[in-house]
Amino acid sequence: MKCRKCGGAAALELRRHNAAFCSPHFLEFFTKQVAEAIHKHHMFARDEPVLVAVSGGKDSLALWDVLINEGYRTAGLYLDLGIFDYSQESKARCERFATARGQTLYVERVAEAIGAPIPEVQRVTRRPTCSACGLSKRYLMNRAALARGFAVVATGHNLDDEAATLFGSVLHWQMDALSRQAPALPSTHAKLARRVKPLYRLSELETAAYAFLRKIDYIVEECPFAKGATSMAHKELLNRLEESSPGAKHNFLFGFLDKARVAFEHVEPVTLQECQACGQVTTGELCAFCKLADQVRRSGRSSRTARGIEERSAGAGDTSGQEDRERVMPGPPPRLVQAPSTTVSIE
Ligand code: Q46
Ligand code: ZN
Ligand code: ZN
Repeated sequence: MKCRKCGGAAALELRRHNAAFCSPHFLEFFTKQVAEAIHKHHMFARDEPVLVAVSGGKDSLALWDVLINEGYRTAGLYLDLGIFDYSQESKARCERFATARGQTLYVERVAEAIGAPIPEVQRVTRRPTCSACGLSKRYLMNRAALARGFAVVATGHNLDDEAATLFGSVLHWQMDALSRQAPALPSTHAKLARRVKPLYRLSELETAAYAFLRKIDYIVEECPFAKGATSMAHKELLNRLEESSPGAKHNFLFGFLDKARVAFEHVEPVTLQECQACGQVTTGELCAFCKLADQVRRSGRSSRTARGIEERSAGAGDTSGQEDRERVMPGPPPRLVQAPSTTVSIE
C-alpha cells in the first residue's frame, strides 16, 4: 500500500477516506483536518488565546499538541476530579506534557469547588456519576476561562464522541441537545466562553495514531466510571456499524451537521441570568452546580447525623437539563496502533 501523497510506503490506511498515508503525510493530513475545522466554524483567530481542556487522554493531548505546533497561543486546563489513581495518573501526564513543551497548565480541583471529589459526590447525592461529573466539568471550564481571560475553551471531542452523542440524542429525540450538537458553540452571554471541538473531523483511531506518531505519553486507562455508561454502548454499536459500512459514523454526523441541524436550531429560546450564589450563567435563580454543591453539603451533614433522618436533598435534581447532560470519556484507545513502519487500517 502506497502513500497517496508521495507514493512511499504507507503507514496508515484510512478506509473512510479511501486513502493511505506515510507517517509524515498522515500528520500533515491530521493537521489539515484540524485547520479546516477551526476555519470552517470560525473557532478562534490566529492570535486569540485558547484554553485547552486536557484530561491526560490521547484526544485532548493530541489537540493541545497540534495547536502548539501550529503556533496558537494556548494554555491547558486540567480538572482534577478526585477519581482515585486515575486522576493522579492523568494529572501527571498533563503536567509532564506541559512542562516538556514549556506551556502553562492550570489545575482546578473539583473537590475544592463542590465540597467533595466526584466518587463522593455520587455516593452522597446518588446521582449518576457521569451526570454530576459532566455538570461540574462544564461549569469549572467556563469559570476557569472567565477568571483567566480566555474567551474560548477547546475540548478534545473527536468524530466518534460526536457521533455517539448525536446517536443518543436522536434515540430520545432530545431537542435541546440536538440544537446544541455543533463543533462550535457560540457565546450567548458575556459570562459564557465559546466552546469548540477542533477534532470533530477526526476519528478516535486517527487521534490515537497521531498521539502514537508524535510520541505523546497519554493515559491509556479509562476513567473507572466510563464502563457501562450509555454513550459507551452507543459507541460500540456505531463501531459495529462502521465495520460493515466504513464511513457510516462520518456520514451520520456530517449529514446531520450539513443537512439536518438547521431544523433543530429554533428550539424555545432560554433566558439566561446570573446565579444568585456564584454569579455564573444559568436559567434559574441558582445554577445547577450551586444546587449540586448545596446537595453535597447537606447530604454530608445529614449523613453525619442519625441514620434514617430523611435527607432533604434527596431527589433535588437541577432543572437546567441544558447544563446537565451525561457525557463520558472518549472510549478506550484502539488496539490498532502499531509501529509507524507497519500499515495500520484506520476506518
Ligand atoms: S470522567 Fe467524569 Fe467521564 Fe469519568 S465520571 Fe464519567 S464523565 S467517565 S468524560
Ligand atoms: Zn507520503
Ligand atoms: Zn451558581
